[in-house]
Amino acid sequence: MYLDNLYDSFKKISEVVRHDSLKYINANINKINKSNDSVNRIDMIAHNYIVDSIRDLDNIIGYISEESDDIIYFENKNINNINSYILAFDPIDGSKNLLSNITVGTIYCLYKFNPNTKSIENIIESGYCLYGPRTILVKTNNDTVEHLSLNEKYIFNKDCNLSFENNTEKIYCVNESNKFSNELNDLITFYKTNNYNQRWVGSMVSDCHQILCKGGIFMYPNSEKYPKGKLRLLYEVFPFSYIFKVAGGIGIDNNYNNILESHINFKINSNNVHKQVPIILCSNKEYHNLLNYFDIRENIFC
Ligand code: FDP
Repeated sequence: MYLDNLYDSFKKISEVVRHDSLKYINANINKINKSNDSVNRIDMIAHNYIVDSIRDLDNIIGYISEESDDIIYFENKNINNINSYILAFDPIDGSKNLLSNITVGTIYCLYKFNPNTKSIENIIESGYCLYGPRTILVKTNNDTVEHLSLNEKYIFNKDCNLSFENNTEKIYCVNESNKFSNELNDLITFYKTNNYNQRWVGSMVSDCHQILCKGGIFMYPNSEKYPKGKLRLLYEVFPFSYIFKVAGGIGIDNNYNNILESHINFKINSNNVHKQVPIILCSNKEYHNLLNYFDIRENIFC
């Protein structure tokens, strides 16, 4: 499936983020979305660009956006079980950072979808566009993760593939101002005492991009403030877990299990479109470090 129209919509969003008046794009439009965030004009501008870009793609029968209450189906589409897809996306991830001119991005995930059972059958492609010092598109392409940057001719030019193979930096990325369980506090102490460096931007796209480029571990676990986790399953957690998997890493849930294993046949309904879950994303090497750490911890406490 060609998503060139979608990538073109990222160019338009990048243009607006860079050049439109800050007052205009950051204006609150008196709307609260299903995640209880107030919606700014830029969120809706980005949402509309993306929806328009996929509307005419035959097999994409609908979409899920952070800014729509429910799954939306396009009218007049030929819905058949064999060839139906939906796109889930967060138009502007980390939008609270925009006022301070800190990098934000768009996250997307293309799902093979069964319209009869309303369930996800597979992930076809996922990626994100970063609107930072450069506009960067990172996307899966079968078994590679491609890193492209927008050049002066307004073309996404491929720079390299991203893989955890050579990424050795020890970074842990978590918002430590949240209150976690003792188990998680101990894990964070483990990173501190083993010379990991803490980095926290506060936009998932930027934080995860950093881990993909350098190595380490990203966590948004459940906490006192977010007992069920904060990040949204369908347009933040699954897409990043898929990107990490293709790059040689993993996304894990609360019980340290592979979170992608729950995506097959995940049934979408009005109550779980914006489901929030705890998530840890890291390289396979960091995952083994984490499991070793828990083995040792268990032996000490048993
Ligand atoms: P934001 O609230 O700015 O929309 O999508 C949610 C998200 O950003 C993520 O991008 C980011 O990782 C996280 O929330 C930041 O949460 P904190 O408020 O805990 O920093």
